[in-house]
Amino acid sequence: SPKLFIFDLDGVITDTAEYHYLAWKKLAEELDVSFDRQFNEQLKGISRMESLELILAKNRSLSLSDHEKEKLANDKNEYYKQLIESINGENTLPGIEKLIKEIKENNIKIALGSASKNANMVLDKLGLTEYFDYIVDAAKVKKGKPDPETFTTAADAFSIHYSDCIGIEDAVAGVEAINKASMFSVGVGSTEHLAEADYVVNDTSGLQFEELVRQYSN
Ligand code: B16
Ligand code: MG
Repeated sequence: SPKLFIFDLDGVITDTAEYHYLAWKKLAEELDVSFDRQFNEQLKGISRMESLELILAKNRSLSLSDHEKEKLANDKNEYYKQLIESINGENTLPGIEKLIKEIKENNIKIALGSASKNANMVLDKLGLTEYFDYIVDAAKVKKGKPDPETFTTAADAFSIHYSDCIGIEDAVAGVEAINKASMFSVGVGSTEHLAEADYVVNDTSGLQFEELVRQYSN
């Protein structure tokens, strides 16, 4: 059976994806750059600065200094923090707390592998921090998703073999990162979108502990 579960945060544990979307949309409007949900899909799992670069690339006439980019990324983060101000345990996605408890009861370790620098704050607001044996510090990861570093960092913290890990992700870049780490990848979303995942569920309520272990063992 697996020795470590590594959870993505945004889109798996809670739907902060919506707040990231709204915060980027506000910034894009200020910059007069077109922005919609379809484009936003590309930003899932990607770091703040990389997301900004993708948005700025839509308007080639905008050439900004590093300092200006830092300011814009910071503005987006302030909008985001305002939006997540009032989240609480009710914002944990369906089935997640049950799954986490079952993993614990089976003495399997749990780590968080999020690209978000706000991850600690979000987990705290959801009341889930106590369940996590390790939280990857996004600020220390050199190569973000789709590079496997986020996931291998979590396994390395326990010296657990990558093949003994299950990673759960909602983003294409995240699934790619798990696969590159040679871990078992679970995708949350459409099979079409997450075709590369070893196992896909439509939404988080489909994440059943026994089934995940069975799929992993096959
Ligand atoms: P922050 P995840 C990712 O979280 C989000 O999916 C992505 O949209 C966001 O840009 C990234 O975190 C960085 O977040 O601006 O809070 O540092 O899906 O890896 O949990
Ligand atoms: Mg995600």
